[in-house]
Amino acid sequence: MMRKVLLSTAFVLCQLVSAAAQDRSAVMNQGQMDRLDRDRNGAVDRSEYQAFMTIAFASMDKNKDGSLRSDEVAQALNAQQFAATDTNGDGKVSQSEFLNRVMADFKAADRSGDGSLQ
Ligand SMILES: [Ca+2]
Ligand SMILES: [Ca+2]
Ligand SMILES: [Ca+2]
Repeated sequence: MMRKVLLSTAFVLCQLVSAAAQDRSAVMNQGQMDRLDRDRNGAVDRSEYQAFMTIAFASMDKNKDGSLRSDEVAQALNAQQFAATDTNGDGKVSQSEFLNRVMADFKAADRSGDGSLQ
């Protein structure tokens, strides 16, 4: 009886571990995970992700006008992704449009719904 309980607990743990591993693989690899995880708790929470993406936005904004044109993000987004991110359709991706998009990606990747990616 005890043995059966232990086995099923181990099975559930394995499932949890593999679900957590899938969490972040949708949006980042292990190297990115290590850079984003500022407090080194093994998980990237919303504020860590947003802080990183705010810096990423600034570094992509080559001409420093506060928005991204398609040529500034050509390596990160294809034309279709750019259009989907530019929600007001003015041909530029503002910081809030960018953060809306990446935080939506974060939410989609956070399958466990606990606000962090392990
Ligand atoms: Ca963390
Ligand atoms: Ca710009
Ligand atoms: Ca726009």
